[in-house]
Amino acid sequence: MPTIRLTDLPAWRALEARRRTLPPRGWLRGQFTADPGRAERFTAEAAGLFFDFSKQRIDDGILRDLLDLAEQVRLRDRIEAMLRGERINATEQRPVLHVALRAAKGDAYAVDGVDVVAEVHEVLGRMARFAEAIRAGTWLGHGGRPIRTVVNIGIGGSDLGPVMAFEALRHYATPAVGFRFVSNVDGTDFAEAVAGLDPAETLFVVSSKTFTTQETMANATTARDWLLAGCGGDAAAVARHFVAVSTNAAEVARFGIDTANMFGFWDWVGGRYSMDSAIGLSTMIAIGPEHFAALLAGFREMDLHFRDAPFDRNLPVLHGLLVVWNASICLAPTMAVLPYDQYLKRFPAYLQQLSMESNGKRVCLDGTLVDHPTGPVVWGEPGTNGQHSFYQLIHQGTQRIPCDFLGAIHPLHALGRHQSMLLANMLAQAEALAFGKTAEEVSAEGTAARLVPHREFPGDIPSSTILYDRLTPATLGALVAFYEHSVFTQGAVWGINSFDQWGVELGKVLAGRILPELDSPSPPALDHDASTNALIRRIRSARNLP
Ligand code: G6Q
Repeated sequence: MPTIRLTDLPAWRALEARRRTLPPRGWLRGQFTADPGRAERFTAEAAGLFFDFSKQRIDDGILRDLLDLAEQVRLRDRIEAMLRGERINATEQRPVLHVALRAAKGDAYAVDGVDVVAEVHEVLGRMARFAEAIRAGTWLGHGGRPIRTVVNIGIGGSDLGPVMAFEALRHYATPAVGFRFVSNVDGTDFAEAVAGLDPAETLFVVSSKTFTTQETMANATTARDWLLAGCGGDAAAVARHFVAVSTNAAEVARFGIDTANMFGFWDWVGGRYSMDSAIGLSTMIAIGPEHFAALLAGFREMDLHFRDAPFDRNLPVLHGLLVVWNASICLAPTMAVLPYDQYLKRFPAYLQQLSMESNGKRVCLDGTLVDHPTGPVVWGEPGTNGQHSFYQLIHQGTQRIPCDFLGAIHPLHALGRHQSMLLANMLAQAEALAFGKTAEEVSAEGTAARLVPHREFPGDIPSSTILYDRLTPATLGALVAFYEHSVFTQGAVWGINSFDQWGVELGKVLAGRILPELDSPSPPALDHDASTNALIRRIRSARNLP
């Protein structure tokens, strides 16, 4: 039986018809005037997050069609398949069970009949003992001194999560230990990260699921050389200054790290879904096991909400459906994530990977090409800074850019009126985007006629506002799980595999061919395109190579 195309589903067709009837201007103003209950009705709350989506370009009919769409693509079945540990990552034949990383003891998640929750808690226990030893200064370096700086070496999913979490939760971090992160193969990254550090007091956490990633292995090798140079060349120092986080014990041992100092995870954890696995070791050392447990509890609370809440009150489902509406039906190619919380400054970069690596796909699960846009470009910076730079384009440019505003009601640093000023800006931006300013309003302010078009704001730019009480480890866990499950919802609607990343794999092999061509002492036989050949020759010649 031929598969029914998403674009042929009744709900999809209904949504397209509704989009065609939306006027280009003034619609949200009209909706808010005609429907006083809208602001209350288009909200939902769970796990400490209050989600206001009333400024999205939707009405009851559009929302009903979006919820029908979720039914028609059998979203509930997809969620249950994931939670049952089915191999829903079909192209890699893997289960997708990051929810098990935050399961409570006694929760039931299994892969091939093996209780993975017990394994998760065993690793968490080892991480906690290790983290406490570093924090308490009882884990000693080779020269007998405590560790004062932890350097995480990893890239992609093995870096963006740890960096984001450290920045987000640095308010809770121990001052006894410093944290640095190395990801790029550009030697500058390593050189700057270790600048001023004493090898005798430095611990490297080599974080790599595969332990074969070129950049990470290059940085880890350079780190080992740097350590040994600083410790009189005694190879025994590696055991006190290197630990590994990986699924690949054989490669960890081959690198020279004792597997007793390895913290494992599993192939059912995707890199971009791994910040709450052992990949979070640096996070746990920074904030301590108790705060890490609170982070996991926040994740779990959102997981249970996603699993149990009806779709019309389910935050990740609603958010995911709105992304589908904006990206695929209203054809908005990008979306901005704008945290009004300086501690979340790396959150947009984290979400960029989570979303774009997951849903940057053009092929359906059945191998056919999609016939609608899928994952939007995700980008953003913290407010209020962004207001003084790129918001101009959101307000008055030619593209409609849906925005997520994120903000804490209470600050972690209560300084004068700063928090009120911050929140006032956030609310004012969302208001201005939604309602704009008409030519009549601009004229009524006495603006010269020739300036009116320049000072008019079209409005009808959709946004959601996500409010939370204050940024705690639990809030962060809930926020990340909220976006993880939104991304899942989007992928389920689009019928794509959100859990593979062949585009990333391509990058991992391509450079391998050119590397020796750049360095070989004799002229290489180049058979790339003419441009690549010429660039390689130019670099070689500038390096005085034949
Ligand atoms: C994430 C991706 C990718 C991955 C990195 C690092 O989902 O697969 O970003 O995390 O390429 O891979 P390793 O952890 O194997 O070094």
